[in-house]
Amino acid sequence: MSTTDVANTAEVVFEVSGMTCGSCAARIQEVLVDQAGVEEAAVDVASNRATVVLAAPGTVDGLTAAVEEIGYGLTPVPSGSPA
Ligand SMILES: [Cu+2]
Repeated sequence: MSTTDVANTAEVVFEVSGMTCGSCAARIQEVLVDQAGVEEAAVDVASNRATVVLAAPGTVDGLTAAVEEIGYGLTPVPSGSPA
C-alpha cells in the first residue's frame, strides 16, 4: 500500500506479470488507456513490458490496482535500468 512516485517523467515502464499471450496484452492495454491521466499505453508480451505515457508525472498506484483487478501484476521499472 505504498505510494509510487515517478518523478520527472511522464513515461513509465512496467514489468508485467501473469501475461502469457497477445490477448492478455490487449486486455491490459485496454485497461491502462482507460485510466485517468493516461495518454498512451503499449504492452509488449514478448518482453513482458508495458510502457505508459502519462499526461503529467504522478503516481501510478491507480494503474497498478486496475491491472491487478483483471488478474495481472504491474511493477514500475526504474527509468535508466537496462531493457
Ligand atoms: Cu493471454
